[in-house]
Amino acid sequence: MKLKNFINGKFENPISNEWIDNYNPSNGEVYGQIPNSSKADVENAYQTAKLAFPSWSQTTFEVRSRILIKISELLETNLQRFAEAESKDNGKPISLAKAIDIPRAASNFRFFGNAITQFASESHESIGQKAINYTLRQPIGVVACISPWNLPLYLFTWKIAPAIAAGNCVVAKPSEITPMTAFLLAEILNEAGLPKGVLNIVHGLGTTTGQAIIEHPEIKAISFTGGTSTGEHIARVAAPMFKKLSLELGGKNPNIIFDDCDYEDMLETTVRSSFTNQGQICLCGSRIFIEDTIYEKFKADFIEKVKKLNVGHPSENTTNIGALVSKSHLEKVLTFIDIAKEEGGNILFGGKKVIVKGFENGYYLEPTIIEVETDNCKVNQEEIFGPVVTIMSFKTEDEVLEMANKVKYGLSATLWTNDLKRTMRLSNKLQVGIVWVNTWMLRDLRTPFGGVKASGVGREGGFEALRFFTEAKNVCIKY
Ligand code: TXE
Repeated sequence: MKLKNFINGKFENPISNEWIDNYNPSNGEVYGQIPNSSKADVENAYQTAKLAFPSWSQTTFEVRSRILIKISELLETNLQRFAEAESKDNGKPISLAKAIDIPRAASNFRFFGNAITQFASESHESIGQKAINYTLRQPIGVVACISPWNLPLYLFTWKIAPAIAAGNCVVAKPSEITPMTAFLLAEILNEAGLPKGVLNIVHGLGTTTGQAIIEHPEIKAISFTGGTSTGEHIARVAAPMFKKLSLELGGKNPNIIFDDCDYEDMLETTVRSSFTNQGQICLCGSRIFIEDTIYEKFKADFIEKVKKLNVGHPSENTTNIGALVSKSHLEKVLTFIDIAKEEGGNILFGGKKVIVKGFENGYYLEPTIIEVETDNCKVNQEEIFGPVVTIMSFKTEDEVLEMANKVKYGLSATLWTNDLKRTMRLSNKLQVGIVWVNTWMLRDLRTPFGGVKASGVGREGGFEALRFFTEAKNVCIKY
């Protein structure tokens, strides 16, 4: 199947007529092709977005809201089809795509469809100066949304929904590794009545298509989720043009477990926070620190639970862990397991490829637990982004806090404890954008989402996203 770009409400072949193979990670076979879009395709997308902007930015928020909610409903109606497509393209279990990815994509549109009706700006009365200041929150114009492969439609729509809700027109690029659901979304946009040109979807490689988008002098804002080195590159390209940037990058998140926690709840959630989506979530708790008093018990129980996870074909309902997203990603993760061995890490479980019967060329890997003696090793410092966690024990709160903060990343942290004062102390001091206490990945779309340090700049979610996708203008009236 040949996917097409979606420009000005129509499906278009790339001008160059060049194509890129799209792989099914569950069997390693090519099952489709996507446009290898060039600068000229991006320019077309930009021009139609620019044409659509004057009208879209003047559309009432009721109309915008209604269209976004309609898109959400159509995604829900097509849940099965989208979940199958996501699972095939990404390798994730279909059960996960059905329970999380697609419902969340629908929620993104519904949430921002509602949020825009409540979005307000401030006014400041300058008493004594006989003046009133008010703030206009105006859409920026044409903006870019660039998303990764791990949660394809979920993250693509997380950017697009607030961008268009706020009145912008968009040039969007999904990951070339998982383009399918973005392509399917385009059909829904027309059915929901989104005017032509408001959202344009261009497929292609990061280094060419993506590069053309970020270099475009008239695209004034970029919302990007992906690897930290790509984020750094985008920041360099965008800086001289003074573009607005929101960068959601990698993570190496601590999962800190104290002996006073609710043990069973912690154990079950820790299995999820380690291996959901094959560990390919920037929020996964890939560094597990356990208080020494329960370390041996945790180690035994954790291994026991992880042993029961089923690695298998994504379409099987019994599968807990599907295929990794690509051959090169599988190889990267395997290299980290070799590094762990060289560094003296103790592979407590997993570490090897899995051959799934009938799908021998798929990219399957065992869930892997590595015991490390020091937090200073590479596997404990660098983002692996696969089903691989490290575990080590700690003695004191100060010691674990220091280790938790001693990485270049700062996205999220999970704390397991029933001690309120300790919760408050650590939540204040952890250098991250999100702290979960006695839970993991509990999301409320109103909350600010993003990281510090090498995990990015800016916040998305709730009104933060609407603020990002608007420019604040102060108007001062003297009376
Ligand atoms: O991400 P990239 P990749 C991490 C993870 C992973 C690594 C690399 O560690 O192993 O990043 O993954 C587009 N101009 N995360 O290579 O390259 C690209 O086409 C404009 C963490 O897939 O950052 C895709 O659409 N765009 C992460 C998007 O950027 C460019 C999720 C992300 O791709 C571009 C994914 C360029 N020059 C990977 N180069 C998370 N934090 O959630 C690439 N792109």
